[in-house]
Amino acid sequence: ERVAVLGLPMDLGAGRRGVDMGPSALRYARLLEELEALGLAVEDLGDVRVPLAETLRKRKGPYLEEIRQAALELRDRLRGLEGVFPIVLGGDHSLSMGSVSGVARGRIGVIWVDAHADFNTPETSPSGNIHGMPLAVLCGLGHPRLTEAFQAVDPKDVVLIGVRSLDPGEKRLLKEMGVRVYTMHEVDRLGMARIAEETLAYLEGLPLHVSLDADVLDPALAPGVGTPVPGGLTYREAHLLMEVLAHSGRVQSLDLVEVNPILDEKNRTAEMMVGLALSLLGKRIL
Ligand code: DIR
Ligand code: MN
Ligand code: MN
Ligand code: MN
Repeated sequence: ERVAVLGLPMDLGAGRRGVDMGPSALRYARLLEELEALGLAVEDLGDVRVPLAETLRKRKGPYLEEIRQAALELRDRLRGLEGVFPIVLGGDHSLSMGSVSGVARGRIGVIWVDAHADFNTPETSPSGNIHGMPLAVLCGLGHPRLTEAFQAVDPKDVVLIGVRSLDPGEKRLLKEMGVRVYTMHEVDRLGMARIAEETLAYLEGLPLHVSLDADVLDPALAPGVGTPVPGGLTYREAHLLMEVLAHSGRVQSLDLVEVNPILDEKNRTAEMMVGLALSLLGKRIL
């Protein structure tokens, strides 16, 4: 199997600086070398160009047009790929507007693994940060400049896993749109094995995209994130999810996002994310 790695060093959608260094941190954590050691043919396509916040005249976000442009470039780069498994390195989660719309060739199932739902609109968002909105945009909700470019999935084809921080308007929208949500409550009650199997059954027959936000992990394991929330996935819960999804053979693309090396301890968060990518791409214990 062939894998293509593409970075998007953007922090314009986040409330704190530093996730623009995520692609470097993930490469430094030996993503490419470890994928090759699995026997995969890996090509690094470099980074999509994103303006630095310092070069933009306005000093405060939400930088909607700049984020739109970067996500459009990502979308179009991915549309040009054929017969490879793309791994997109972030960067803040707003890039997933571009990754999901870029990999969707018709109907697609999206597995969004995140402490948050990223299902805000400009009306419901308390922060105004665009990285809290990409899943809503993909489902057709939000700013028209974004939805017209990136709407790509049916909300019924989305599964959220690991959620534990929702804004009030976001909760309402998730229910209205019929998004399937496995919060940490369900992770505790049902266990990750059952959640992974249910997710595969629910999205039966669809090619799958996994969007992995580093903040889904417990902050004790992955402190290098801008919006840590206590009570996250354990090491084994996260790996088990990736292993079961890998076993299905249906995952066709992956985002690794929200890694913030300046908030990290050494490079632990990127190393965790690289390990999870390896499990998703077929690394087995035995
Ligand atoms: C919050 C935080 N719900 C917001 N979202 C984050 O700003 O909309 N998403 N951090 O990753
Ligand atoms: Mn997110
Ligand atoms: Mn998050
Ligand atoms: Mn976040």
